[in-house]
Amino acid sequence: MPRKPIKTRDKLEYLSILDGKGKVDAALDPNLDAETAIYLYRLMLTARRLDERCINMQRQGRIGTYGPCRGQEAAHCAATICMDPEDWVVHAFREPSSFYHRGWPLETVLKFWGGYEEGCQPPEGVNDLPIAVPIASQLPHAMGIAWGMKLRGDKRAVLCYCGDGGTSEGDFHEAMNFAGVYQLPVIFLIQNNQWAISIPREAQTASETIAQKATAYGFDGLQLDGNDPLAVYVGTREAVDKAKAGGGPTLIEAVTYRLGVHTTADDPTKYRSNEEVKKWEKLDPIPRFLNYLLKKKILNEKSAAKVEEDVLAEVAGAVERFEESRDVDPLDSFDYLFVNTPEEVKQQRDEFAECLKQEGIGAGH
Ligand SMILES: Cc1ncc(C[n+]2csc(CCOP(=O)(O)OP(=O)(O)O)c2C)c(N)n1
Ligand SMILES: [Mg+2]
Repeated sequence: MPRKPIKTRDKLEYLSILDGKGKVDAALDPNLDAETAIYLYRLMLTARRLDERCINMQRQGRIGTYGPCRGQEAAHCAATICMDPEDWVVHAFREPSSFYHRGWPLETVLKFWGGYEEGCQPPEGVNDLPIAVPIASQLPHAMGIAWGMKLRGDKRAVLCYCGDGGTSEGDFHEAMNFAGVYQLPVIFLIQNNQWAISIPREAQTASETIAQKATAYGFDGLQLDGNDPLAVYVGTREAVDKAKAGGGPTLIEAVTYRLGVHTTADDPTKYRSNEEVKKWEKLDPIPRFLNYLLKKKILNEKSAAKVEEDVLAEVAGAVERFEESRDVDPLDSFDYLFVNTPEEVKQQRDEFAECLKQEGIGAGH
């Protein structure tokens, strides 16, 4: 009857490949081919420029509330490119370039934030779930898709995004438990951006890391620098390969930072300091990756400027196409909510119809 430590399968690692200035650890560099590396940079820049445009559009009343991903571009772009088209991706709400990469036109992403239900419709043949704002709701869905794959004997995998705040929800634990018991081919990618609106990471969990929660559910956890696209790429690629080989799930904690507002309805100066934001701005994934690409001569000043120009043109085109395609009436959102619309909602509808009429939007009926 001894009293002794219990050995667990605790295989917990931290991974970082690019330092804060974009200097690479040559031994860990995945040496992406130039085409893939430039594509990844382009995806990250697209998210950044779309974000900036969306904030302005929200301020101008051209879209509704918007949740930016500024600072988190590496975490979602480098993960999504590890998935094959036949795999599935289950999105949260800060991954615009993951949608873009998977085949969603950028204007469809804009439609979501513009309040059009068409923004939730995946293009034909794209194996994605749309933006889902209910936090942690993504995880049981991803686990369920992975379970289906396992039952059918498919050699496919599921990537699922969630935030640090989402890890406090029951959905997180239920999905992790089930995925562990059935060793499902799913990668839970937690974007730990340090905040869940105004709740800091320290108040979210007493665990030292989010990654270590995987241990309790019987699978591997990996914490990595989520502002380092190479670390995200290597970590996700390994997890996907393992999942497809029957090795079960992985929990990846991508340590990153939300540089911007939670949403356009939020004022972060009320709960966090400028010093903290400044510290993380120095770790911005975009200049870091650009420095790496310049040093490796994958890009030069001229070709980098061309990427920037192309991205701006793509985003501008998407905004134009979005605004031209407002062929649905925003009032529809009232019409399909209730079988018998309550009086109060009818009044709100009338008020909204009046606003639209003044702005010259929609059919205004
Ligand atoms: C189930 C649920 N509860 C509350 C909310 C309101 N809400 C929206 S985002 C958010 C914080 C989410 O934090 P985190 O998971 O860290 O994601 P982040 O916003 O930082 O990307 C909350 C509480 C929600 N959308 N869904
Ligand atoms: Mg968060």
